[in-house]
Amino acid sequence: MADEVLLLDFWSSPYGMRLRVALAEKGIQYEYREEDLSNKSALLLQSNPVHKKIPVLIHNGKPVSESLVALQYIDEVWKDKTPLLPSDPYLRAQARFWADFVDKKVSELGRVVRTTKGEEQEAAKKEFLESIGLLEGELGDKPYFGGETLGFVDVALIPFYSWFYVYEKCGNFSIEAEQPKFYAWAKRCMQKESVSKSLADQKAIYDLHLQRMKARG
Ligand code: GSH
Repeated sequence: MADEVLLLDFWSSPYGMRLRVALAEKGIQYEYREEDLSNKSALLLQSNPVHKKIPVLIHNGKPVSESLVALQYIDEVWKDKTPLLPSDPYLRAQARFWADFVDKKVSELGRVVRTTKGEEQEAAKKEFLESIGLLEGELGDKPYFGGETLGFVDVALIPFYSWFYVYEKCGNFSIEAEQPKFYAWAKRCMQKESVSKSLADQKAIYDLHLQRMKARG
């Protein structure tokens, strides 16, 4: 039986982009279904009853929620094609550590940079750049976090590139000027079709951000 793969997603979601990149890297055919997050579908509510969030990957009728969990699921199910996690258990643990760091630091601090002002924003900006610095240290001289090929941490992190412009405009700083090596890594990832075709346009995300901030008042 052919696999039925459905992705419940929303175009600007960095979490959804992770799954889009992974599915593209592995060459998996799937149906993409855009959710209206202000009027969530019955399928989304039923598939992710705990968090009620996208993305949800539905594989042969079985839902998998939380992007990092779904990313590992994709890697395990389609393990013969372009593995994302290394085979060594210690290196796997390290990759999971840094992917978790992306959620706890890059994603969270990016949110604070784009939604606050003044001292709170300055502190978040400083910590955001420090976190990027730590990631640069982990990258070292490798082309990708996965080594010579895109790996788990690359896929977990690169979607935030779509949000860089928002962070930079809101925080009035340049990630490229502050962290050129990290920026070069992002550009390298963007040269891959699996990434460039899966990521949302930076300016479109900035427009969405402005609309959301306006709606908030
Ligand atoms: N930790 C979750 C993951 O990694 O999948 C985060 C998912 C998430 O925050 N999704 C947002 C969402 O569905 C869109 S980017 N928001 C709708 C809501 O909170 O009602």
